[in-house]
Amino acid sequence: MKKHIISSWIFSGVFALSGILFSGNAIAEEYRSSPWQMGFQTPGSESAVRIFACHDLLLYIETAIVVLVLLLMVYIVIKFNAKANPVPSKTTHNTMLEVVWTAVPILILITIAIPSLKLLYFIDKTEEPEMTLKVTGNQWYWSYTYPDQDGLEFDSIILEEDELEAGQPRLLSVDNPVVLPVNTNVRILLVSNDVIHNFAVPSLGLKLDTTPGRTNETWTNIDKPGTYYGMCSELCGVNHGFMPIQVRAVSKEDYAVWVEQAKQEFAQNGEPGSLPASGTVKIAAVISQ
Ligand SMILES: [Cu+2]
Repeated sequence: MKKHIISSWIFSGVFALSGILFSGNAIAEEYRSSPWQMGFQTPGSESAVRIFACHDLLLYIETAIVVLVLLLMVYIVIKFNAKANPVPSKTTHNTMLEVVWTAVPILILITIAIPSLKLLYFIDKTEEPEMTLKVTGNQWYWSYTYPDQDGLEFDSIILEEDELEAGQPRLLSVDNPVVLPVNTNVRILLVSNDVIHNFAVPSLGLKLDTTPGRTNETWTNIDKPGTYYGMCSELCGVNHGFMPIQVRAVSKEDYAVWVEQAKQEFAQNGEPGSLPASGTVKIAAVISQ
């Protein structure tokens, strides 16, 4: 957000403006892509801020390399074509030049490698988790478990078009959003019940596979209350496009209240990991579409 490329500024500025002019109502607390958006989504966590900054750094470096190579080629085409330079030079070696064109790419790679590795280690895991969320990928919905809250567990299933309320985005809204507190280090454990899925929430900088037979770990710390949308990002079968992720981030106080309500609400789910009857019916309906 702080360090966007200039083209992103211009494009997102224009499209944000048109969005405000034409939509009429602000979607300040909704973190998802908007029509014709060119840049990234508004980052909602430190990880996302750093990932987007790394992207911007790489884009500057890539642009400089492309421009340099293009200018060199234009120079060669003009200066050394058969007409302008009828007697070609017989030079085959230039030690100084060879040292430079070996050393400069190495320096560029080091410049990229250092911040990249720092970023990789930063987003890998949190040293001080304050709570844990277990995410289970299923064909084709997500289950969320709160091991710190007596194993509170529920399924999160896409809302069909006739179930959407005003303002709820199509293909991104679910019946039970996963609720997380803001300004909290949340350790996220990812598992799968069947095939490989991918838990991806762009505005939080989250994108990690859920793999059968192993547990993947990542983490987040959400900056602001709001709704953060994502979707499964690994082709996982016929309804791969219909298992969105909806994260509702709330204050720590609201989270504590929600946990107590959720324990009551989802108590009738029965054995942990079992699918509630309503879920089975809904999935059958989605598949039959
Ligand atoms: Cu999936």
